[in-house]
Amino acid sequence: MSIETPVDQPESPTNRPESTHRMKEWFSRDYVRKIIAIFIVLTIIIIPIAWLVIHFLELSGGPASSIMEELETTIFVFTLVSAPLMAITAAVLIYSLFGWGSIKSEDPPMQENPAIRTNAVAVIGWTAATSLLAAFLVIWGLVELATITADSYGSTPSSQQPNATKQIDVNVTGQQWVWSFEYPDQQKIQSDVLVVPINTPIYFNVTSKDVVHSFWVVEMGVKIDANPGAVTNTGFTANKLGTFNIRCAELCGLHHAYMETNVQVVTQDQFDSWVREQGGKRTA
Ligand SMILES: [Cu+2]
Repeated sequence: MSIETPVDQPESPTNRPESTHRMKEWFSRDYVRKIIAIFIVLTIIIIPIAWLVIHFLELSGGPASSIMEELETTIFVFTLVSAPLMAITAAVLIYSLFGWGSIKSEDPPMQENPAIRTNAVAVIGWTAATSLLAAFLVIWGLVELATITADSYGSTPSSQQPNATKQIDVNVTGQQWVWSFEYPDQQKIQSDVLVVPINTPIYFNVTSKDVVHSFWVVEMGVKIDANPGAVTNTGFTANKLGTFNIRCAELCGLHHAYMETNVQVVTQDQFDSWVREQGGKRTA
């Protein structure tokens, strides 16, 4: 029996050629080569676009804490890993829409053999490649999760934090439709704007007076539910001076969209004078 499959005879278990030979023939087809070409071009295009959107345009305002830096890196890495899968799907779609449609001839459709859907080389290759990509994402995700949990001080109570002497506690209260902040160690001064010194761990005790809100400090990469009758904890260490956004991230009623305020990251001296102006004592 010849290894060549006759073109006018459908492939069957009795005339099926070698796996590698079928792969070779499959790759030699004109439409397969065109789809692979579109796939390569799309993959190359997606990478700079992802970089542009995530790191250059800084749609979320640009990171102001190590947590947000980690999150942006993770989004970028996940986009890179997903790019080939997205590109191959889009390449098949594009060729299906425009490639097949442009065939004007009266000829009958191309022969379907040699099929590769039952080809051991193709099936094992595809399964191994996607499993490796998925496994990489799981491992990366778990490592990042541990890192940002540590950077936001996890669920460890304020008093048991390793740097408990240096950190600043802030009690955060959400209510329809404002945020308010209380500094328990600075003579309980109150503010509707969050003011924090740079490079200092800030530890939040978050609660709500009415419905469920969500305390979201956008450029710090921190978001946690504010529940009535319970206290949730999170934190960050700001590494950039400036004014950043705080929003409510849980639909909480009519003015939910306007439930926002700012966090001002200042120097330690500016923070101390702000505390004095508010009637509190020095922190240092
Ligand atoms: Cu709210």
